[in-house]
Amino acid sequence: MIDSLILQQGSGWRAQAEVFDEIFFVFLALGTLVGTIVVAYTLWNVYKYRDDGSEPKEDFDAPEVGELPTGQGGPKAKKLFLSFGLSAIVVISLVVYAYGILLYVEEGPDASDEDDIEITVTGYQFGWEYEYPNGHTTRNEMIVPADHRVNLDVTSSDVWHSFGSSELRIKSDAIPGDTSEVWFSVSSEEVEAQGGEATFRVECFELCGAGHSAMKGQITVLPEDEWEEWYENTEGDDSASGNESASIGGPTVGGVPA
Ligand SMILES: [Cu+2]
Repeated sequence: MIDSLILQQGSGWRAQAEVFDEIFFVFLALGTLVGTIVVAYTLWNVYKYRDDGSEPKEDFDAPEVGELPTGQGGPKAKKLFLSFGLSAIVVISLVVYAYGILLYVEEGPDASDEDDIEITVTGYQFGWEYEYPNGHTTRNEMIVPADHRVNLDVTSSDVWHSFGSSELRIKSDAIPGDTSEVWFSVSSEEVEAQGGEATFRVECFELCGAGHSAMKGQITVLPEDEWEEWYENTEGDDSASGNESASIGGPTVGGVPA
C-alpha cells in the first residue's frame, strides 16, 4: 500500500505523495482500531445479554419504545460520557493533525527559493502547453530537474480544464483568465530508482470537450545536470525541439472521436 515515491531524503522536504499516504495510513489505522473495538464490544454485549429463556430480574432497566434512556448519572451516563469524550478526542486530534499537514501541502517547503523552477501550464482543447522561464515552450511533456521545487502557474486558453498527476498527488484547476498555483518536487533518488529518468502521467480532470479523455501529458524528471544541458539548448529556439514530444500525449486533434 505505502509504495510512495522515494522522497527528498536529507533535504527535509516531503512530497505531497508522502504526505497524503501518511494521512491515509493514519486514518486507516485509527479507523480499523476504533472499528474493531466497536464491533467487538457490540458482539460481546450481544452475547452477554442474549435471551437465555429465563425471566429478567426485578430491577432490570429495559429500554422502552419511544423513550430516550435517561442514564440519570448512573453507570449508563458514565459510559455515554466516556464514549462521547473519546470520540471527541479522536476527531479533534485528527482535524488538527490533518489541517496542519495540509497547510504544508498548500504552501510547500521554502517558498520563493531562488532555485525554484517556475513553469506556466496552459490547458487547451486538447492538450497542455508548458512555458519555461526562458520563454521556451513544450507541449504535453514537461521536463524538469530532480531535487528542485517546481512551481506551476496553471491556466487555460479556452475552457475549464484541470491539470493533475495522480502519481504525484497534484491537481489544479485550469481556468481561462485565472491562474492557480501548485508545486511538486521529485528527488534524485526517485529518478535513479526509475532508471535515470522519472516519468509521471498527466491527465485532465475536468470534462472539457470531446477530446477530454485524450488530454494526456507527461512530467519527465531528469537528473539536474542532464536537465541543465537540455535547458541550455532550448535557449533562443521557440518550441521547435519541444514539439517533437507532442506525440507522447497522442495526436491532440485525433483525440476527437470520429
Ligand atoms: Cu481538459
